[in-house]
Amino acid sequence: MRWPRFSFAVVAVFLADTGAAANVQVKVVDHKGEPLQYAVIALNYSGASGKAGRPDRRAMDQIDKEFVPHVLVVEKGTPVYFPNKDDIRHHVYSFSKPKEFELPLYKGTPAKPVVFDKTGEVKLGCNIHDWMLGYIYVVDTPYFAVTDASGKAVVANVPAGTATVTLWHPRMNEKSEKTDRKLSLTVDQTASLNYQIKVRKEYRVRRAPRAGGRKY
Ligand SMILES: [Cu+2]
Repeated sequence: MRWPRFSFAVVAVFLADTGAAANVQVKVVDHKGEPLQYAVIALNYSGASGKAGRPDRRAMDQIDKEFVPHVLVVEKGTPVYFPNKDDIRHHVYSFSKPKEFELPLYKGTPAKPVVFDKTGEVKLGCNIHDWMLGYIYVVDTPYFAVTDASGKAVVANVPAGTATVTLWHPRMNEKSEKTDRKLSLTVDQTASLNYQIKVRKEYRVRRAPRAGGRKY
């Protein structure tokens, strides 16, 4: 693994030399003021500075008959593997426009990754387990983060300059919410953004309750 280490060192030196990194911290709440987990914040820069090279491969696991993580953000062009860590078979699919695909009944990890080459929301399901629900959100920038249970996220080490900040959440209505913001970042600045958005109630197929298990 000599080569990846070397390229990481080059990036670190570059940032230290220019001091150009800024940070953006966000807090996202719903219409009742409750913290919203799984909101995706992305910074889009015009020009080449906002594009990474070839994105690394990523994984959307299936663990205990759930997609893990619930929301995975990837840069356009990212190959995503779907490792099944359960001892039963899953049948993963999506009918979403940015990527329609199907991984027929399998155990282990299908050899070929799925490449997500269009931006937008890809909703995942499993033919066998109706309650399984996950999302892959495809962005055209390397600068993004997902909010945690406290509704907070930090996009760290972003370039100074003007960025368009976009927000997405699996349960928001993208047509009625106007969340895009322009943000001018100076060197070493930490900007704070607060959002309050309306979200739909979560609709999920109920999972059969298990003794001592999580309830759905
Ligand atoms: Cu399944």
